[in-house]
Amino acid sequence: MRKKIIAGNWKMNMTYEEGQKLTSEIVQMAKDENLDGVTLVLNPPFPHLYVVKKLIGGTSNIFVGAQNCSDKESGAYTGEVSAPILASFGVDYVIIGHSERREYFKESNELLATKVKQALAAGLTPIFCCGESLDIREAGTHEPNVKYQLTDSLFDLSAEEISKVVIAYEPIWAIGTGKTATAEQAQEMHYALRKHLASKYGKEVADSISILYGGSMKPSNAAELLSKPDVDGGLIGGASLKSRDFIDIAKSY
Ligand code: 3PY
Repeated sequence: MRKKIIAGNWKMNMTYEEGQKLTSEIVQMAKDENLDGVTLVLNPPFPHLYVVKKLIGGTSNIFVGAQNCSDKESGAYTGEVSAPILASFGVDYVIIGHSERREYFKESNELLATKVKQALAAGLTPIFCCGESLDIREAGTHEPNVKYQLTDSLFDLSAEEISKVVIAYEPIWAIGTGKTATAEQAQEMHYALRKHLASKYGKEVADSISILYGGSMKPSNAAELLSKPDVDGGLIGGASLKSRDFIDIAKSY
């Protein structure tokens, strides 16, 4: 059975008070509304991590994740945050290779491969993002393009290591645009990625890896996307900033 994961990517939003309020509401709603079968991950900006972790307390199905980590383990890298530092603060997950980081911070597949290794070595679960631009989608080369992102950043991992990675397929044309991939488009890509993983690591390993969909997932489209056999959850942008919406997405399973 693959883990069902609904992860909220807060991006660069939420002040201290707003973050506390949002987290407390999510924790309360998750308790009251019986979300036991779903793993929730809150990915706030760095300064929130420790407090969010404290607010989650012992709630067994809610975890905290960062939005990025350094490719270095430690040292003189001003402004960077390493995977071991995150782990020491009780962080569980880390998003790696979000398209905004690939685009605005020029993060390459090679760099992301190193970040994934750093995360795994520190005991964090990487949520590795992949996805194609609109040009690539329109040219019809989206499948080989996204498979290549996996090959280039993940296929040096052992079977044991890749089994600990969560993958998030986020078509770039559906991020922050209000456009969503149809459930069929999402399923088609998730199926292709799972087959690609199986070609390298075998079916058993591929079948154990959760592949999330990201890109304008919201309460109105979540149920259809999440009903697809290879869609194991969502990485949620804007809708993760509203407790009601975030929980409603998780309840769409
Ligand atoms: C979005 O849905 O906009 C995202 O980028 C989620 O990571």
